Amino acid sequence: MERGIATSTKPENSSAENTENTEPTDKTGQPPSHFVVWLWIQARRIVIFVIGSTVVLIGIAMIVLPGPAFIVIPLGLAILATEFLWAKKWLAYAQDHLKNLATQIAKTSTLSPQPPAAKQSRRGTAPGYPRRQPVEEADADWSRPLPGYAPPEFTSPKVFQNAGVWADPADITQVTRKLLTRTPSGDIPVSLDPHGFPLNPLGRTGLRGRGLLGKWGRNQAGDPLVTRFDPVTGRLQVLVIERSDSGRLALPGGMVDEGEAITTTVSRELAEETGAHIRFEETQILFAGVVDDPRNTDHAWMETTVLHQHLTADQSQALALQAGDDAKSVHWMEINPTNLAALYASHADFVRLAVRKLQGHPQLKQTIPELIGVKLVSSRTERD
Ligand code: RP5
Repeated sequence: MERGIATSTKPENSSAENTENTEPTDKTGQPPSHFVVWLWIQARRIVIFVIGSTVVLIGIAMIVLPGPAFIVIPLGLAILATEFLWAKKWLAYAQDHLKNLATQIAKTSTLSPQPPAAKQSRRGTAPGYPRRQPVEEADADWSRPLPGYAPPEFTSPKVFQNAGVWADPADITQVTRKLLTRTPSGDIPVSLDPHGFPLNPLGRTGLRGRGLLGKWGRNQAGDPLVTRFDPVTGRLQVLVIERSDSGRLALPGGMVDEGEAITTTVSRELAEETGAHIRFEETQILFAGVVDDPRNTDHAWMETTVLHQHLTADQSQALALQAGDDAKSVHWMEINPTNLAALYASHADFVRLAVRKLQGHPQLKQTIPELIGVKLVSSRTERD
């Protein structure tokens, strides 16, 4: 009989699955009146609703603020699901989708491994390059029709002369390899235009042809990113060269030779351009993908793999720095926003990734804002 009373007092709309076993009793052990049971159930529902919704709201805030949104939101929904059927459905949905959402947000953060913009690809120039057709950022996406788009074509005579050496044949139909681009989830085929030319993943550049780049599609480079704390000031520095083509400061990287392992390219380029000998076999990849290089065109672009090593004071002082190859000079450049802004191509993005990796290093005395505001202090080794 008591069970019958309790069951009959359950509100019609309640979806609770466990309220039947949690009915209250009064001090004498007798079941309470219908009204008390009803009141108790309602109070419980209100408390669960308030706690669960608060946790969900905190989780939603964590989508943009630091925090594990994909754990906290389901936790809030799980609390709500103890009392509400609709929350159970949302919990199932959230478990499927929130992890993907968190991954997407991580990919588009300011320190994303993908360069955020293609300023140098659309505005940059290099020896022999004609003026690019101006392209607004909003018009860069290939999927957006741009009826007036008829950019000039330029391929350096050097590229034609080296067809079959380090350059592709002029005729794209003779290129038999797969035209790929690197993304955080691996190499994927690039889109082709109606004539079979690969389309730059960074979008329109205002220039057709290959410019100074030998390959149709991606031109693969490797970059050593070497950091240290200045032995005198303790400030964080990165090893850079002054490029002989543009005079811009850059990481001492270069092109991957046919069949060469990336670790070999990175060691070799570092040695050729700076005189420093460092092995990278055990080094994790800091970045791999498209570079916003001023030589990029609609159909030929730079991609790189960046390997980062942080040296101790002794290791860095043992390096016999000597600029060579296409480096005019080699520098330990202090990392700060002014210096970063002057770096070639996407190299500032790569240095920011390295700084993030070094956060928490016991010798890192500077805060991130300090790394963004100090003037250049560099030791310099000129070539000849
Ligand atoms: C950049 O161009 C790469 O990040 C790499 O540093 C460099 C390779 O080109 P070269 O220095 O060989 O001209 O896009």
